[in-house]
Amino acid sequence: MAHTGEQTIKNQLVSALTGAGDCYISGQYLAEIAGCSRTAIWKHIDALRKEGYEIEAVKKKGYRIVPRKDRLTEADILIGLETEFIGKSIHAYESVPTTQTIASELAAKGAVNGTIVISEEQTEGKGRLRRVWHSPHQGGIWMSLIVKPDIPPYHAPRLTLLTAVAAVLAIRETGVNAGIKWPNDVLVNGRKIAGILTELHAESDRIHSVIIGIGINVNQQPEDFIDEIKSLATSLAIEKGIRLDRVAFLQRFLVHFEKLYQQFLKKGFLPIKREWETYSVTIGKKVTAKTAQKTITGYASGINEDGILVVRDEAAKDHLIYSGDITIHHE
Ligand code: BT5
Repeated sequence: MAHTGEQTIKNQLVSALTGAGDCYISGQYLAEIAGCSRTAIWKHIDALRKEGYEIEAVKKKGYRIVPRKDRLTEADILIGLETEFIGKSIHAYESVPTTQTIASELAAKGAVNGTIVISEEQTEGKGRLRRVWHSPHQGGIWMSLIVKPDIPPYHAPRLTLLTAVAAVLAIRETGVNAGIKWPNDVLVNGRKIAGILTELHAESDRIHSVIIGIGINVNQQPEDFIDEIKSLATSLAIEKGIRLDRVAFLQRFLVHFEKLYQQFLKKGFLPIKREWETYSVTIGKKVTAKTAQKTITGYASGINEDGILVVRDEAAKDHLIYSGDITIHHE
């Protein structure tokens, strides 16, 4: 474990180098920022290289950080990341059972608000209700985001809807027309491109942390999907016909998430709800909703201010669907 002072210098150096993008920064300037000698800077740079950062040193120019090719490493994600706190603390792995458990443990140990846990592969990726989330190597973004909002625990499901809006905005920026199926699916032409799993750690009236798990299919090809989900799933690469830069896409997602999250804390849920409704492929459709208690068929008339789906049956009676799965009828 690095000494705290060293950790601060490391963070200062990484943020100065990543902030400079393609430009070189002189050793003298870095020494001034970090408040140490140029020799000490050299040592710190060497330590950063050992951690996996690729840093060029050129005489008379200084240091420059080199982004690597479509790898979801801490350094790659930080370079050019335009957020204040979302994704600024990163735990990146090659392969883990599930990022959700690691994030829960980190949150319990006091991980900072906005910390992300990300892995190239998950061997036991989780969906809701003990379902499996297929998370093959290098194809997608499998990530858990730790947030610690000062809101009552029963408002936490709103964060699922907020995250779906952030995913849709990032996906639409790539030119792919994504929509949201209540509560947590992001679809393109009826096929699932992303899923969200929100887990809450709370006491009766206080949230410790919310672990938002998000899986986004980015570069998988049809043959990468197991038979079970072949006809149900899609990826950005399939929709666009080209591979995407996962790092750049992730950074845009994090920027959208942060903006929506800040808006949510300042202005409440209404603006998010409106945006969610704009992208919803559920509202106004005939649906069958299956919950643990009942199955209801009717018109999805909207979501209420808590993000709960309202389904109106044939007798014009409104049913609130708190959780469960819905099927959309295509007439
Ligand atoms: C979800 O569950 O959609 C939540 C998915 C959350 C995944 C993230 S990845 C990072 C973090 N770590 C984890 O372990 N999980 C989170 P649900 O609504 O229950 O949907 C699950 C269903 O989606 C499965 O039963 C399959 O039908 C389908 N599915 C599984 N993998 C998929 C994939 N890669 N793409 C599209 N559909 C998939």
